[in-house]
Amino acid sequence: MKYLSIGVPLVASVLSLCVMPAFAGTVAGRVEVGATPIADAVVSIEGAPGAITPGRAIIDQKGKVFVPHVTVVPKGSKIFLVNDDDFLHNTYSRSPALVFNTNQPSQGSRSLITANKAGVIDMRCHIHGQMQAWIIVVDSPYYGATNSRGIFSIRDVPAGTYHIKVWTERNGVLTEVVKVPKEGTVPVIVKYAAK
Ligand SMILES: [Cu+2]
Repeated sequence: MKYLSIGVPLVASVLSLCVMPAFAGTVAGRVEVGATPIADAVVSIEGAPGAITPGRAIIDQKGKVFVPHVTVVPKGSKIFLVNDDDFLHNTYSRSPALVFNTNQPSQGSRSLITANKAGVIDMRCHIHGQMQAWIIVVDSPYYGATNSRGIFSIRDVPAGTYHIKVWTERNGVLTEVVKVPKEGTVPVIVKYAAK
């Protein structure tokens, strides 16, 4: 166990288990707090060689909720913010990774933002205080997010020793070391201590 202090104090460990024959250079595993799997945790492999290909994402404003709640994109990606409600919304962020403020007056209104800087964007709506979403911008071509069972899989990572970085909404960020084999899968369990 290690004590990490990144944002909030955490007790966390990454346990490398065994190597199973599977896809070459795959980092796969689970993110948990205590024994509970964490959905929508963002996992990235930092420092591995490879070109980042910017992508596109859409975040809807629907029923006074941002959908999806968590979005992960590589640096340089474009994100469309779309109003699906028939009334005024706003989107803004004061996060250092991207500052913006735009109104979405009516159904079908859309705004385009470009996430050029890695980091965490805390997006909100000035009209509806309860509306909130996260955009995680990663500086890596190798990233993923956990499903409802807390499971992630990142394929085609070049062999080497890197940092694996995990972000979760309620438990903060942790970084650990992962050794990616020349072939096969390295299973990883990222474990946050229960608070
Ligand atoms: Cu709103």
